[in-house]
Amino acid sequence: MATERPSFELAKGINGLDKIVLRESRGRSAEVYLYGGHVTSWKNENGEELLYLSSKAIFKPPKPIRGGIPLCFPQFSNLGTLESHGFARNRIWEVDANPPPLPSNSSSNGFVDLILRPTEDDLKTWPHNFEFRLRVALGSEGELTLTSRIRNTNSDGKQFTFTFAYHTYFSVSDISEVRVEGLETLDYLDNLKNRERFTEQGDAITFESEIDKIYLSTPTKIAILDHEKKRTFVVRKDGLADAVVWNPWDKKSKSISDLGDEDYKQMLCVEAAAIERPITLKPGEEWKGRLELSAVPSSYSSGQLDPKKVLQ
Ligand code: TA6
Repeated sequence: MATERPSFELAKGINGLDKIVLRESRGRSAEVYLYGGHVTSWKNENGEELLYLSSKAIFKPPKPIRGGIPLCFPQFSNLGTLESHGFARNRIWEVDANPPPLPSNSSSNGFVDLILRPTEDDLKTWPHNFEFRLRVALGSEGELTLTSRIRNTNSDGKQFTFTFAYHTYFSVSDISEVRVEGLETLDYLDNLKNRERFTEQGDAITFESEIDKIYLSTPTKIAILDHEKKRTFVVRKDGLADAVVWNPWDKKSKSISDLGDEDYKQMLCVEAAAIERPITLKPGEEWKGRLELSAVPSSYSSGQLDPKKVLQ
């Protein structure tokens, strides 16, 4: 395997926070803040933003950035004793100058490796040493790939357990014109009903009210079809069995201070995640979870991503 060299620019972002910019010759780009290891932008060759980022996002620690791709680790939501969605999304990450090699199956135009290790304070609330390596890559077809490698570096022989999500906020033209394929007929836990378990109906998912569901044992491929934009986002994932679908709708939006009241119409979270079966690592063990996002002209017809027809 040829040695890959990272190619990125280091720049100053909002409030002077450091950010990494990945660019390719046809104008596609991506941006990652070291604050949170947080992807805040992914643009296509026409310079169109593909991720939703709130105009009210507060780029100031410790408030996580609203929009883009927050990383939920080591805890999803309130499923544990830590702050909601864990602490990785509001820590300052570093560029990892010397990451272990990562085999890639697509040629990338630019990529960067980041690393997060626990602070002394983190060890007080979550007493585990870890190395969380994140590679963000912009592929030759404009696809955005995030690969997380989390290693248990405890020297006391203790294993640890975590839940995880790439809490991706997609930019959509109008939520009522969007449908999601690949999750129909699956079981889900409904966060709006004390995480009770239900089974999804057979049609593609459409949106007309608040939704907050954790779909279980999902296929490796999910499609988000934006009828108005004639654009389909394809989410491919590895090592991440679950998929969360979230839209706060009008009432909940008003209670979220860093989200515009009407912004729920232009966003949809579809989050590749490991929640139902938390990941346990013994010292020296490493887990890998990969997310690949692409945006293609809509050509999927309904049912093409029926989970029964998609290879796991
Ligand atoms: O992933 C869905 C969810 O857990 C919702 O329950 C929701 O409130 C949301 O994430 C946003 O969480 P945050 O902590 O970023 O406000």
